[in-house]
Amino acid sequence: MSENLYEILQSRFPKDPDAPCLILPDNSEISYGRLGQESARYANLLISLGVKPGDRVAVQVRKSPQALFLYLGALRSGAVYLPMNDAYQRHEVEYFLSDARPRVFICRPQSRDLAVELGQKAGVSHILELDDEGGGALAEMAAKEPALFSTVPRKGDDIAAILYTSGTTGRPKGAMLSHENLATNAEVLHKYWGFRPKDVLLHMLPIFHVHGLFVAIHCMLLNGSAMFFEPRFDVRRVLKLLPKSTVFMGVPTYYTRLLADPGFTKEICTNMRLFISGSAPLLPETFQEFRKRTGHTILERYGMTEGNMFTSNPYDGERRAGTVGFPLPGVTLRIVDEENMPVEPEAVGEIQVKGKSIFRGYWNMPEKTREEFTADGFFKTGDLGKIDKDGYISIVGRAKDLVISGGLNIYPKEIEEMIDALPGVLESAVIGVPHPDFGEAAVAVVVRRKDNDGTALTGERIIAFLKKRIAGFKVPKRVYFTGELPRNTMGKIQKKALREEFGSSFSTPKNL
Ligand code: MLC
Ligand code: AMP
Repeated sequence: MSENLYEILQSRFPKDPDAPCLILPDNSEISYGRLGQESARYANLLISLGVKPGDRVAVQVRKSPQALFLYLGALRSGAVYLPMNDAYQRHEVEYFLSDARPRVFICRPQSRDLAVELGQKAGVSHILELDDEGGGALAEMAAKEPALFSTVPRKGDDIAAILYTSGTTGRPKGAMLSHENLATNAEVLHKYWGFRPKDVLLHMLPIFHVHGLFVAIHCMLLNGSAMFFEPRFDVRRVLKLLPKSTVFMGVPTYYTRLLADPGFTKEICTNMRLFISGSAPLLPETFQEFRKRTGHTILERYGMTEGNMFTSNPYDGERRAGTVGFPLPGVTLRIVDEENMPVEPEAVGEIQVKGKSIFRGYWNMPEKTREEFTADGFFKTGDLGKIDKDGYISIVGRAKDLVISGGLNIYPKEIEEMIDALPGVLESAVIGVPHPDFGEAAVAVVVRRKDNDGTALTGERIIAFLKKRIAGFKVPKRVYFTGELPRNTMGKIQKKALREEFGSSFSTPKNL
C-alpha cells in the first residue's frame, strides 16, 4: 500500500467536494475538490518536466494558494519538496541549489535572472516563475494540465521534503523528512490538540518552515475543514478574522504584537477554541498577560526541523507557563549529560529524542548525520532542558550557538565569518539579546584592527554590507565596537559575558 503523505491527507478530505479548504483575503474560497484538481495539475506539470520520484523541486516564492498546490503536487508526483525563505539572497540560494541539485526551481519573477544564473551552475533543468499573487509561467502551464492525477505510490521511508537548517559550525544541512515522518506527526498533533469537524484555522505563518507548512497545514487537511489563508501575519487582519476562527498558531512575536494592540480584546476571541505557540520560547509574562486579556491559555509546544514536534502542553490538562509540556505520543525523550547518560530528575541536560517523526538524516552528509545521533538512536537536539516532578519539560537554554529571532533561526557563525572578512575587522561575535518584538535579536560585537582608525568601519556600514548579502532577518540589529572579546582560559569567546554586557540593548515592551 502506498504511504504517500498526500494520500493520507486526501483520505480525510470531506466527502463534499465543495467543502471549503482555503478562504482567501478577498473572501473567495477554494474547495477541497479544487485542491485535489489543482494539485493534480501541478503534479502532471512536474511529471511533464521530467521530474522522477526522488528528484528535488526547489521553491522560493511568497505564500499563495498556488504555492500550496505546488507543494501538494510535488508530494503527489513523488518528488522531494525543498522550500526556501524568500528573504534568502544569492549567497544562500547558491549553496542550497548546488547542494540539493534540484531538477526544477520555482522562483519569483523578480529573482529570475539570479535563479537562471545559479540554476544553470547547479544543473537545474527547469526554472519557472510563480509571482506573489499566484500567477506567472508556472501557474499558466499548470492550468493547461489535466485535473486528474494518480498519486505516485511512495513508501513511508521515501523522502517527501528537504528543509535546510544551518549548523553551528560549517555549512547548512538539508534535513530529509520522509512521508512517514510527516504523516506520523500530523496524525499525532491532530488528535492531541482535539481538532473538531468545524474548526477554522487562521493561517498566517510563512509556508517555508515546519511550523506553517507541516504543523498547520497538515493538521487542517487531516481535519478536512477550512483555513483563512493569509499571505502574512498582520494584526489588523487577525482582529478581523479571529471572530470567525477557532484555532490560531503562531510564534511568540505574533502574541506579543497582538497584546500590544488595544483592539485585541476578549470579545474578539469569543469564537476561539485554541491558541498554539511554538518555534521560540514564549515568555511567562506573555502567557499570563494573554490569559488575563482573553481568558485563553496559550498551548505551547516544542519541535525542530529535524523531527517535527516533540512535546506539547496538554489540550485538556493544565498548560504551564514556561514549559513545553510532555513528550507527544510516539516520542521518547530523555535529558542527558555530556556522556549521554540520563541526568537526575529535575537536573538540566541536553534534550534527546527518538520516534517515527525524527528525520532520515542530512542530505549528502552521512558523517554529520551520524554525529547527531547517539549509538542507541536518539537525536541530539542541542537544546538544554529539564523535567519537573510532574513531568513538564522546560527548555532552559541551548548547547548550540543559535539565535532565534521572531521564530527564525540565525547562526552566529555565518554572520561572524562575513564580518571578520571585512577590511579593518580583527574579530567579531554575534549574540542574541532580549528584544521586545522578536523575543531575541542578533547584535554584533566587533573588534577593529589596531591600524583601523574607525572612520571607514562603522556599524552602519557593516549592517549595509550584510543587508546586501544575506536575508534581512539575519542582519544584526546593532553593532557595538569593543577593545577585545572576553575569552576563557581555553581562548574561547565567552558569549555569556557579552550577553550580560549587551543584554539590555533593547528595552522591554510597555504593555508587559
Ligand atoms: C523580519 N525581520 C526580522 C524578522 N522578520 N528581523 C528579525 N527577526 C525576524 N523574525 C526584519 C526584516 O529583515 C526587515 O528588516 C524588517 O524586519 C521588516 O520585515 P517584514 O518581513 O516586513 O517583517 P514582519 O512582516 O514584521 O515579520 C516579522 C514576523 C516574521 C515575526 C511576522 O518574521 C514571521 O512570520 N516569523 C515567523 C517565522 C516562522 O514561521 N518560524 C517557524 C520556523 S519552524 P529591514 O532592516 O529590511 O527593514 C521552527 C520549528 C518549530 O522553528 O518548532 O516550529
Ligand atoms: P528550527 O531548526 O528552525 O526548526 O528550530 C528549532 C529550534 O527552535 C529548537 O531546537 C528550539 O531551540 C527552538 N524551539 C522550538 N520551539 C520552542 C519552544 N516552544 N520553546 C523554546 N524553543 C523552541
